[in-house]
Amino acid sequence: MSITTEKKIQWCPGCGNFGIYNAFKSVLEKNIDEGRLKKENIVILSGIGCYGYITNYYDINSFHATHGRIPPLATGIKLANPSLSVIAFVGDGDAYAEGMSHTIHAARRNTDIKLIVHDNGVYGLTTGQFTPTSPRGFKGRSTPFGNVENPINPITLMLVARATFVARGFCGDIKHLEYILERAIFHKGFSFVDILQPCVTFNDTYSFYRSRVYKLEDTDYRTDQYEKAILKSLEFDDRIPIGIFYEKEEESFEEAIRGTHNYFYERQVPDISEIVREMI
Ligand SMILES: Cc1ncc(C[n+]2csc(CCOP(=O)(O)OP(=O)(O)O)c2C)c(N)n1
Ligand code: SF4
Ligand SMILES: [Mg+2]
Repeated sequence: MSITTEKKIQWCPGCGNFGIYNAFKSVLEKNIDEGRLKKENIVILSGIGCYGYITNYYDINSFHATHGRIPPLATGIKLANPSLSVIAFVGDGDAYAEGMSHTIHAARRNTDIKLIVHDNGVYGLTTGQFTPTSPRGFKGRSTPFGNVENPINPITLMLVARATFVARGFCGDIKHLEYILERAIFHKGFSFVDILQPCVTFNDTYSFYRSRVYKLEDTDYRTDQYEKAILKSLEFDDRIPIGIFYEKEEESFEEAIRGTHNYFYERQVPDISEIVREMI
């Protein structure tokens, strides 16, 4: 079954978003065809940015919402209907600048949503300003003399925030990205995938990443060792690991809420005013 729309794709030719688009399309089509996912039970979201167009290109229930505010919206959808697979696309500007606190709180709550970050190290849509993952020295529209700020390390950050699935992909390796996205989608709890995504117009990092990335799966690395995952996440220089850094199954936010607030869930069509009156 094809899950794509007829809409003309508007990204620049060669944009790294194409790799993410193709990998996600393959994963969804395969799992829908093989009966592991139901199309009607999937909701995808995106915020404002070049990457945000992605929801237009899939024929899936979708929200194109506010820049920086995707995790709360995704959380609300999952809380209201826990049977849905809620998959959120976000940009690096979106997730790590304006929306940074939402990203951290969704991770620490173990909200059962999937956060897929198109990390191109730049504000693409607004034409090339630096983001929290732009390297020092990056020259762009707002940093003509070079960025003087230290970049964040999203993998370390998410591990410390207690995300229960933490991975890094590279859009130049679509097969490997498919493997990561599939594992992320079927993980119960908060899945975080940072995808190295060159922006050929404002931050072309293809050759930089191609010469450095290597797969954790090709080494004897294990994904169940928290402290070692933190140490591994610090490696980002001549060699850049891609793959799953850490995965662990724990009670999700929605399960915890259901456990403590079952009172609300038992009512099929809750009359909120009646419930509030009873509580006070
Ligand atoms: C609430 C809000 N804040 C800021 C903006 C302006 N804005 C639009 S796109 C964008 C940057 C997008 O960068 P990123 O999230 O990295 O996505 P990319 O364009 O690189 O894919 C910003 C700051 C906005 N539209 N809404
Ligand atoms: S500006 Fe960059 S991120 Fe945006 S579509 Fe073009 S190449 Fe892609
Ligand atoms: Mg960006």
